[in-house]
Amino acid sequence: KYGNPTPEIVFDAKNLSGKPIEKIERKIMDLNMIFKDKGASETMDQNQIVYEVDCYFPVENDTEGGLFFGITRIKPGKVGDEYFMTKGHFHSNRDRGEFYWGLEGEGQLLLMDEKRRARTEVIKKGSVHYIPGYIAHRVVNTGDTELSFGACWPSDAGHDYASIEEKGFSIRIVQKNGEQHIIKE
Ligand code: PAN
Ligand code: ZN
Repeated sequence: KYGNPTPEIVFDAKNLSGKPIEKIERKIMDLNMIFKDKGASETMDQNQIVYEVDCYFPVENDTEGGLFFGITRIKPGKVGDEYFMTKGHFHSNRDRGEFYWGLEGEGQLLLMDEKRRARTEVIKKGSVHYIPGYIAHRVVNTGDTELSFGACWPSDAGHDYASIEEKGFSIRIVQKNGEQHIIKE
């Protein structure tokens, strides 16, 4: 009646640990399509890890009313002049929202609606970000240390990566003369 007890799962900026944790790794070879400078990404070590996600899925994928929990760690680095970042996605069920919160490091959360209007929020230790439904989201590590953040999203949100792979975001974050700049596509 009261569901299953939460197994012992603990998190910090470096880890999510406990028994039923799933780990996802994204390497340069998985992300060639998202960076602007294709020439630069092709010359890099294709096995280099860009980010890792540790996830806790207490219910089956697509369960209505359930929640998922994850910790994402993005390495510091760039492809050409563009900072390492997540693939980014809309939720397949467009109206599903999400929370992100910063744990360590510093970066930018890119938010874009279906009309491609985009804005950014600074993500850093202690910051809380409510991502409404219908908004694509991507995190960019603009610092020179690992950027770690937590996420909690509905188990029936789903991930639509294809829209972003095809059209990208309407803004990118690049480094020029040692400083971060937002460029419009
Ligand atoms: C997050 C993301 C995670 C990795 O848990 O899935 O940060 O980013 P990509 O999924 O864009 O590669 C989330 O937004 N879940 O919905
Ligand atoms: Zn999401």
